[in-house]
Amino acid sequence: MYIKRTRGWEIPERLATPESTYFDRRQILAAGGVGLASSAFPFVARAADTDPTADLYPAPRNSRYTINRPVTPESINTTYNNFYEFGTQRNISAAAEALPTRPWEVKIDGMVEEEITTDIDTLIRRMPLEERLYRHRCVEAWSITVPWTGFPVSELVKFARPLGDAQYLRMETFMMPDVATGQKQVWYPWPYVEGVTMAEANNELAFLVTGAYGKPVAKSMGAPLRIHLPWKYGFKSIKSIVRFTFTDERPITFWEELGPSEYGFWANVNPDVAHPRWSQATERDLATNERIPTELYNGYGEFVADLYAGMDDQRLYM
Ligand SMILES: Nc1nc2c(c(=O)[nH]1)N[C@H]1C(S)=C(S)[C@@H](COP(=O)(O)O)O[C@H]1N2
Ligand SMILES: [Mo]
Repeated sequence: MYIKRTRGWEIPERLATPESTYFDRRQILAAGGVGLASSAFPFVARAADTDPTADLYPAPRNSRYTINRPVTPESINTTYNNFYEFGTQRNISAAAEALPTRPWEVKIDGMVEEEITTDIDTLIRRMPLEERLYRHRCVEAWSITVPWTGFPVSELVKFARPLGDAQYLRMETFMMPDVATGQKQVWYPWPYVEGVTMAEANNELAFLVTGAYGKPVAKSMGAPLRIHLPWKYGFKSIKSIVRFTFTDERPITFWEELGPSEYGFWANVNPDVAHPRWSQATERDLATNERIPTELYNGYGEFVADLYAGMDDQRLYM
């Protein structure tokens, strides 16, 4: 008997929002996509098709990483976002469309054998893309589940050839205040900066994201390159990265600089350590709208707990 197998994250048609993922004809013309195929089928051409790496998707699924809850519908994950460059509310997806993600250069510097500047498409094509289902827990106590595509951070580290004394990987988001008007708010310490230790960067879970839902990642979710560290609060997972710096100094991160008593460097998920203003014991799953218990390291302890052995003097959970 023939059985149509759907991928785990494929969602019922009624949950999809074509409006948000389809180009209108005018945009196709503006993008120069006036070939035979696009003019014959103007209303089925998707934004992702204009991405120079679109042919790499979907990438093979790595089934080592499983989830214990439903995948969040794409329409939710592309429209409910934290991306302060475009506004402080979670409705920035339309504003984020203004971000020009090509051409896009990525710089690798600091304690490396040689500085590298590469265009994003060359970088993506060098890397072994795979799909992983990951849970994501925001410090604001909501959570999502995403079918990411990307490559292990350890592959970027290999490519970068850091010197032996590098201890941290610092990451930086673009700076374009004319496009991302949130960056005109001078009381924020732009650009957005994040960082991990070299051991964290080389942990198998640390993932550089180039895609989601089987195509290039949406601008609202951090195109063309963001990180995902599923055992940490979401603010560690920096979006739209333009620079990686290897350093022996612990970076001061965006949220740490803004509110060091509320947001720290480590930010590992822990239901038993409350945020100063709210409990972290439970979270709202955006896929089901249900409140569910939060797990230590967001459920990824078997992969990451060893990283923090003997470090109890550090504020590991905020
Ligand atoms: N550059 C940048 N990266 C960022 C943020 C941001 O405001 N700017 N917000 C963070 C927070 S708080 C969360 S929860 C996640 C949200 O990712 P998502 O919109 O893909 O769900 O992105 C993180 N990365
Ligand atoms: Mo967050």
